[in-house]
Amino acid sequence: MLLTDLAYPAAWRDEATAVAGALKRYDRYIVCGHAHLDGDALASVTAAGFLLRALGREFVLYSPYGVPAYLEFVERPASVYTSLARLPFTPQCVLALDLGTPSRLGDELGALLPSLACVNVDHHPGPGMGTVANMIRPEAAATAQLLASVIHASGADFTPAMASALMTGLITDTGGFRHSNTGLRGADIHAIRECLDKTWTIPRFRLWSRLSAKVSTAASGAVAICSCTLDDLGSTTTTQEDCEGFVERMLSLKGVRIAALLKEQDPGKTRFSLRAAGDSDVAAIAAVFGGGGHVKAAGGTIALPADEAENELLAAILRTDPKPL
Ligand SMILES: [Mn+2]
Repeated sequence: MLLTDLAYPAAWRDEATAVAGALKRYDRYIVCGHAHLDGDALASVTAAGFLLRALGREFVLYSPYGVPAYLEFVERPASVYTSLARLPFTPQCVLALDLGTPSRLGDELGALLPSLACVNVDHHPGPGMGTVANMIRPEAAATAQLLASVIHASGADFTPAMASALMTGLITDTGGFRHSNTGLRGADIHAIRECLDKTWTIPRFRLWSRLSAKVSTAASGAVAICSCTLDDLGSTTTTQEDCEGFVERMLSLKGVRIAALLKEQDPGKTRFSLRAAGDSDVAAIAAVFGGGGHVKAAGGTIALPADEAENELLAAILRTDPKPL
């Protein structure tokens, strides 16, 4: 897909126009993605901020956990608030991007949401939670792609800063365009790839080495599973951010249909990420533990130490009867 000018599906036009209209209707916005920002969520929040600024609106960018270090390079129109305690204004409307359920907003904004108008743009399947406008398009590769159509529909100039942010979202949500060919006017693809790829540290290498040695397989090689414990991080002086991408690496193993990476948060709480190849559906597995996501990429939390959580998760995966590719 080529994203230039108006080259987006005609079916999106009415919704993109409605969203653009809603962004002119209020004066003060909170712009947010899902609580733990990924490349697409940050890209969408960033581009939306640039758009609101172009439209002369006041806004804050909000994320309770801030911007992950590996995404720091993305140029932003304003700093990101990690708390709503001291906003510079009384907000009127939430612009919720790359998420479709209030539970993914985090507690603080989740509590505030019912008192505010909401505009929702997302590519996860679901009914949408916008009260003023919804643009929910699961066929989009990334929410960033939907934001591009909103910017066009608004009539605002499509600036290089917007284009670079949106391109970052497209790259991260498409696994570096392994699934589609995409271009976006004004974005420096080479510079963005350098920022995303040329980031390895020796501690991160050591962690991946350690995790690689711990990967085990099940179901005749159809399942790969691994736990990253607090000790793994401590021994290599790394953080959970250094695990980013490891579960995709596990999925690149020959024959593997489902890859699972568990990340111990504290001794009684373990987060997990699932990736699927072929026709496997990991959203259904995540749902067993109250998690969610896409058919091919999902996650959640299990209130157990890593080793016990791994057993529970593996049992749930094996119940889906995966066969090697
Ligand atoms: Mn996304």
